[in-house]
Amino acid sequence: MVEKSLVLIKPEAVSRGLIGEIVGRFETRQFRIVAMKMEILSREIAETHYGEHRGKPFFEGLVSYITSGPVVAMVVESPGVVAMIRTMVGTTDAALAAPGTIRGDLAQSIAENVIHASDSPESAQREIKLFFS
Ligand code: 3AN
Repeated sequence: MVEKSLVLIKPEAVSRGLIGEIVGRFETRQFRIVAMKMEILSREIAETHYGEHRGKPFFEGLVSYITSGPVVAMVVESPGVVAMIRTMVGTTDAALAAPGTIRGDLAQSIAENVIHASDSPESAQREIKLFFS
């Protein structure tokens, strides 16, 4: 089976006009974008998506932030795509992300770090079901 990743362009990136910049990087890398939609996430979807962080001090802020405006959700497909996208995205704390990565070029903080990408093929399967049921 060809590997898939679930990518979210987060609300501040959408409002900053960065959709084209981010999608363009995946197209230039020759990944196939096989599904894409823009929507405001329900609290329920957001809490499920970030379920592993429930109970952490930043959880409420994270859910409020990710539901604060439209996100772009997409499914990106290519052999080995999960690891390649994680490398392109950069470290969670954008302040520490390497230049050349999406976060290292476009973001400054851990709370507003412009993009989510699945951290394993198994997470991708679960997340794709959640967003594209
Ligand atoms: P990543 O998105 O790099 O996989 P995760 O899964 O550890 O990172 O965290 C999910 C999201 O939670 C991050 N993208 C970030 O928006 C938020 N987050 C993680 N750690 C913190 C933190 N210490 N303070 C605020 N937000 C955080």
